[in-house]
Amino acid sequence: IFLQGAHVTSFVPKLSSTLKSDVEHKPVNTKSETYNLDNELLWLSPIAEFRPGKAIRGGIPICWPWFGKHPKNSSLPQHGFARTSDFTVVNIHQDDNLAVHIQLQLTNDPSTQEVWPYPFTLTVNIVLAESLSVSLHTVNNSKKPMPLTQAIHSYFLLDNIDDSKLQGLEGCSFLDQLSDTLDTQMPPITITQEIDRIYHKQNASMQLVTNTHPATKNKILSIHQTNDTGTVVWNPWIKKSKAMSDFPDNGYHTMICVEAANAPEPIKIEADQSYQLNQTITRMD
Ligand code: TA6
Repeated sequence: IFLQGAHVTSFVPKLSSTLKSDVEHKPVNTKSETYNLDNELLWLSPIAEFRPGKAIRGGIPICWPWFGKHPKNSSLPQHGFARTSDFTVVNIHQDDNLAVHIQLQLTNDPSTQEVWPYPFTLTVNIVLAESLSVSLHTVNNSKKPMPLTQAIHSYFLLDNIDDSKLQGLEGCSFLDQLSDTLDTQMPPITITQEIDRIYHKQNASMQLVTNTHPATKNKILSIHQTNDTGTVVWNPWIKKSKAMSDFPDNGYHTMICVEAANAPEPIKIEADQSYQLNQTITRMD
């Protein structure tokens, strides 16, 4: 689990070792190689850059307090500042059921006030048990309503994009961000080209099925969201994969982003009120 900018590096290797102890990790570090770890559920670019100010390509980036371009100033970083900020680790513990709980927090400072004039507390709660749950809890500590767009920008690892489909959004209208047009999803989503859509669904429940060949065992992920007003589905496909320096040229083959979002329309958090966006991932096979 790589959460953008969170000071949990000391913890992640421990968690990773727990997660990966039964999986041989094949190191890859060139733009052309791919990797496929059967027990991994999240995709992380083998050439992701881990440096201040750079969003990590993969895992679960936190897009907050705006999704996409800043509503008033497009020169500001895409997807807000949370994913490149240093969070404070408020609490890490394992409960009696061996579930791991991680609580990370970000509060306003002079740099955020410049681009986001609202005193706030953003708490990211992660629970790792039979499922992986991630929630973004925003408290508006200002005396005025806060317009917020956000996303839990999860990158999922696929055996092969050609043998994968996302079920649960059939019949849903969506905004195609590539053409800025509205359309409606009919069959389950399969990916044969670049896709960048925001589906208009609240409390979406989906199944990400990979390896749909009858001959081989399917990997099935349940993705359940609450307080979402949109689900973003993104795959950069060939041209965009090549255009990103931190993304393998053939990376599109083994990843898809399915994001719990409040976008493109902002939600409004009243003064001194809070809002929580949630995504839970469960392996079903
Ligand atoms: O996931 C949807 C999206 O907004 C795409 O348009 C694409 O830009 C993606 O996020 C990744 O954005 P990033 O700023 O991380 O390169």
